[in-house]
Amino acid sequence: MRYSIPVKNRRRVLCVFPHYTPAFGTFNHAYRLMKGVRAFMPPQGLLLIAAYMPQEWPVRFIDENIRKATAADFAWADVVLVSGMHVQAPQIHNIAERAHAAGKVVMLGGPSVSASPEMYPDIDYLHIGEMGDATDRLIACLDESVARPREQVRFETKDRLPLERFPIPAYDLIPLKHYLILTLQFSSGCPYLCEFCDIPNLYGRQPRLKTPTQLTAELDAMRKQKGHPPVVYFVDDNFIGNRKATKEMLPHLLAWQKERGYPMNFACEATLNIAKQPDILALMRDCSFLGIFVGIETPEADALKAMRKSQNVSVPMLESIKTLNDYGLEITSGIILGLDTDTDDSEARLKEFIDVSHIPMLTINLLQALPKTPLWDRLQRAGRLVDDPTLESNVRFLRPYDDVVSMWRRCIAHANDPERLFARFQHQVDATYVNRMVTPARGKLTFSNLSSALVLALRVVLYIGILSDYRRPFWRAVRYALRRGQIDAVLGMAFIAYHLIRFTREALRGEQNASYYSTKARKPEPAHSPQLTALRKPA
Ligand code: B12
Ligand code: SF4
Repeated sequence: MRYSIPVKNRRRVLCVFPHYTPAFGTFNHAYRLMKGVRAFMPPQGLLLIAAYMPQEWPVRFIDENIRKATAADFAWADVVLVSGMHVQAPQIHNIAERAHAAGKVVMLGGPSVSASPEMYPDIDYLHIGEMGDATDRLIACLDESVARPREQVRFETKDRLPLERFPIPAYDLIPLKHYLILTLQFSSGCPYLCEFCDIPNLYGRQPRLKTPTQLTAELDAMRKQKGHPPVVYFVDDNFIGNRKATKEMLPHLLAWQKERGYPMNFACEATLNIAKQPDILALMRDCSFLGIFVGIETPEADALKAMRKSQNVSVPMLESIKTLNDYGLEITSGIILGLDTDTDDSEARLKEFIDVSHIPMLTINLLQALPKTPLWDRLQRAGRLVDDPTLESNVRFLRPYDDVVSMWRRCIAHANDPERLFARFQHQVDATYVNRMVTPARGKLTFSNLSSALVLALRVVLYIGILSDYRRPFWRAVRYALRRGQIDAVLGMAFIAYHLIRFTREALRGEQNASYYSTKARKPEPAHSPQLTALRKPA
């Protein structure tokens, strides 16, 4: 479906998605292990906007994670559309600069500008909020003129387009084979009000939904492209934002999988209280969901209450983790350090939690206050927001800044120490992987999947099994997994570990950011504590 209101003029639309800043969660180091992979996930938001452009308007889509937009691309365009998160702000400004140098008008939408329009004085048109009346006005305005306006113009969505009227994102405009995983959106919004999170403000508290038919049509659209990855990530902030709807949707997904011989595996993000939904978990297992990102944030119950995330403590945490593992779901956990509730014991508690939960991958970040959050308002009132680009966070922590950053370093070093990391993966073999559905091979037996797996296996053996300094714990975990027939798991753990270990070593050398929400420029720092040296060797 394309936008149906008639337009008078023909406009050439260039969509440019900015490069990601490397982070624990972008897996950028591990791309070299995969055949043809150059980027993490297709950007849903801008792909939707591309699909929403009038039928008569040619659209070119460039994800700068795959290739840079060239002078010829900008010369071709009448208008340049950009999207992105706060962490991508420098790249957004850079795209605007190149477009302006080519004399083209620039429009920016997406989560960053929607929360902080004041960050973008250099952009001609700002689109604030989700797709809706503002998008229609933007199109009408472009139809009138593609000259740069004298002053910045802002369009703000008041009426959101219902998700069931969303077009199929323009997957046909991007080479899906270059992505690690595919993306799919079922819902938008989250009913909770965690203090640090801007989702309720940006996307609303009442989750809005697509129909199951839309989802399966999108999956079919992605499957049309040869060489697409066989994994799909639900980008919903909370997969169980509306539990009833999720429960009703999953049987459709299951029917789709069955009809096609299970061509896909799935992953999603959800609140930990999904552990209280055995019906949903059983359906997820049947549909072949393998992974789930959970914002655990901290193992400390008082801290969770203080950040208004009590939903994480409604069932004892370790019990919930075990329940998810019992359904074959490997957990990835977000963790925040630098909370007001942190004490001298927090570091030890977190390390203990990492060890006993056996969660292999944790994205451990420093607290950063995002605009449009209750946290931002509280810290602003208390005069605790800092705007110092040399710091890792915009929060004035209650504990000394250096202590907090050192704690972060010690925690990531602990979590991603190769011995511990592979031991946790090894634990997952019996705790999680053996509990997964054994799906028929038919749907995934494609030349592309087989050759990708072969290339990955060869490169894993070379880069990790032979060349790395952590090959011992690696082979130990591999032998264990293979004895239980978990070949896929071996490749998965190798892939993740390769990125985590390399990224951690960079971070400990001071080359990476501790919050990933901020846009602090990185430069190596010489000061290291001696106990971290072991992790700082290049892979
Ligand atoms: C999937 C996801 C990721 C993925 C990939 C993102 C991608 N390919 O786009 C990965 C894992 C890489 C990721 C990483 C991070 N993410 Co993220 N991510 C998401 C998530 C869950 C879904 C994104 C999505 O597809 N949404 C669905 C689409 C349809 O929504 P949308 O992009 O907003 O688009 C709509 C409108 O904004 C608008 N629109 C969008 N673009 C444009 C452009 C134009 C021209 C127009 C007119 C309109 C328009 O139209 C769309 C339809 O309504 C969002 C949460 C969310 N609800 O969006 C967080 C979110 C975007 N991520 C966030 C953050 C903070 C991060 C990290 C910094 C986390 C971390 N600590 O490491 C990292 C940074 C990555 C990096 N280093 O660069 C924040 C961003 C905050 C902000 N306001 O900028 C969000 C909002 C979640 C949150 N509150 O914590 N993320
Ligand atoms: S549950 Fe997740 S998405 Fe919802 S408000 Fe809390 S942190 Fe944000």
